[in-house]
Amino acid sequence: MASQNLQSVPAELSPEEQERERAGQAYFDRIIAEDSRIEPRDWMPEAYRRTLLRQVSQHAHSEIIGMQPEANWITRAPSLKRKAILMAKVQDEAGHGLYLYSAAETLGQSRDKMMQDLIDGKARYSSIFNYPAVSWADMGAIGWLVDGAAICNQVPLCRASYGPYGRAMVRICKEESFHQRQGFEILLELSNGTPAQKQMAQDAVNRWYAPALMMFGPPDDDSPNSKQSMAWNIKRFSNDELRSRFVGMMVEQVRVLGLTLPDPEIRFNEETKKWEHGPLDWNEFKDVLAGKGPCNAQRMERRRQAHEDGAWVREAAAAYAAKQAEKEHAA
Ligand code: FAQ
Repeated sequence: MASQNLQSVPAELSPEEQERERAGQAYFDRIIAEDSRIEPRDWMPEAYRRTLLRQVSQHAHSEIIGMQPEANWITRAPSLKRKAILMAKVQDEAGHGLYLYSAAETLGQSRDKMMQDLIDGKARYSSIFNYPAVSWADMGAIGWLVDGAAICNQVPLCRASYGPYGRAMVRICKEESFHQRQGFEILLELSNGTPAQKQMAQDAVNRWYAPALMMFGPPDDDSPNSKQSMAWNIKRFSNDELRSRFVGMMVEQVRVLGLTLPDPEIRFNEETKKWEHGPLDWNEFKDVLAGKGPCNAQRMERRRQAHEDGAWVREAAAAYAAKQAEKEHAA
């Protein structure tokens, strides 16, 4: 494994610097081989730092953009209790974004720059948040399927080799479990309601099933980052492996809901001992990533507007911090 991490030491460095690079690489290789943790001040290969920054900042952006489809339903939730629960969930997503931006900042990039990259359309966020939430039942399907997929993908990330990311994921996963339960419960109640309510729940599951499966990323053969990320103990399982595990989880749970998954080709392969699903429309996935999904423009427009609307808060916080620093300096 260590040999995959080797980088050549740049010749333009002084002999002392070259020595430091070699020692840093040897330390990094040992930590990875021991399945231990890299911390912010440790030496790390530039490509490892960039890969993490990409994944963690994308993850943070997903949490922030991911607030939108559900926030849109807070005022329309069917009872005070449902409003309170949904509001708490959306606030949790904001918190996840903040832990993740903090973890990404330890890799040497400011939160302002990350946010600017998102606003300028230079950074990605999860494909799933470019789909519309058209009925109350979609709150159930998002909680059950989207948070369910997020948990399946993120529990292994609690063991990611980069300390700040892994530690952030522990708390995030605990909160995601609550989110999934609340989604499941919304669907269960609708499924046990009138025939029209049950149909609403089924329609929502039909809408969110395939996009949720695509959250795990492209098929392994088409996933340029997986191999190296797995060699570095960032990702622990491939995209297809996690997708298959997720299908297996959902097959069990959908029975309890009294609903069905819109995929007649789901089966357990006795030979490989893996769950298999029907074909997914990867052209649709590529379109969504290229900004051509049903809600990409709307999501970005809202984020830009929220950023502009929040300018006075950032200015006030900066002015307050400057005043405090001045006071401390004077004391
Ligand atoms: N959407 O080589 P791979 C949540 C990109 S949080 C958009 O396989 P990698 C909680 C990928 O970036 C959901 N882009 O890449 C919640 C790469 O492009 P790049 C977010 C995607 O990184 C619930 C290219 O395709 N979760 O739901 C997607 O090894 C409810 C090639 O792909 C995370 O971010 C996609 N689905 O694997 C919040 C988890 N998939 O960057 C609110 C952490 C792939 O080279 C409400 N991230 N791409 O230009 C990961 O586990 C990984 O980054 C993957 C992608 C698995 C997403």
